Formats: sequence, C-alpha cells, structure tokens
Amino acid sequence: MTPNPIRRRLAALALAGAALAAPALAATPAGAADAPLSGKVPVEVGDNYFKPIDVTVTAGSKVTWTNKGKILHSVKADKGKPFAPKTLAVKKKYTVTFKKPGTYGYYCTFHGAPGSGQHGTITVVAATPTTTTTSTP
Ligand SMILES: [Cu+2]
Repeated sequence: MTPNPIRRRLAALALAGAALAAPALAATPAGAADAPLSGKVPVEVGDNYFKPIDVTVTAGSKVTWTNKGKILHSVKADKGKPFAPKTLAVKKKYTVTFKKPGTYGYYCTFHGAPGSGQHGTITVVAATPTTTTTSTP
C-alpha cells in the first residue's frame, strides 16, 4: 500500500493553519486588557497590595475582595462613600455592586492612603455592549 497523498496534504494544511492562527492569538491580549469585566469580578487582597490594582468593570458588576494574605486589611474609598468601608480578616470576602459609572479609588486603612501604599482603583463604565473587537468565528 502506498501512503494516501490526500491525507498527507490535509496534515500539511492543518500544520499551516496552526501556524497562521498563532499570530492572531498573540494579537488579542492588547485589546483584551482594556476590555471591561462584568458579572462577578474578583480582586485579591494580599499583604499590602490589591491585585489587580486597577480593574475596569461594567455598571452592575459585583466586585469581590478576598483577603488572601496573612494579616488584617481593609477596603475604603478614597473619598465620599460610593461603598461602605470594610475591614477584612484573613480569608474574609467583601462584595460591592458598582452601579454608577465612575472611577473609584480605594485603599487599605492599615497599609495605604488615598492614592498611595496599598491602593487600588475600580473603574466603572456604562454597561452598553461595545464589543466591536470580537474576532471572526
Ligand atoms: Cu492592608
């Protein structure tokens, strides 16, 4: 039996396809980084940091801070009261639903201050569907 030439050709095409797909995948993170998150959005509270530091969500999203560190932390808005301040013991969670678009800086009262130290930002954008960057199926 001789090897099936059509099979060979298909295999070659599959390899070529994989090679072509690679640059497309590499190109996506640049745009995806700025895309707002929605639904349930986790933020890690570590020992003297928030991760990610800056989060962009759509209005109506729930942001949940979880203290994954070994010491006590807190979450308090830089100014005003867009949400109630909260002290977070180890392993505790705190969820806030952000309804109004805006930029909300917050900090840990033990290890930060407005705009510095253990500090983070939640940016809330209107929930209108602006997914124009969706790639072809
Ligand atoms: Cu802290």
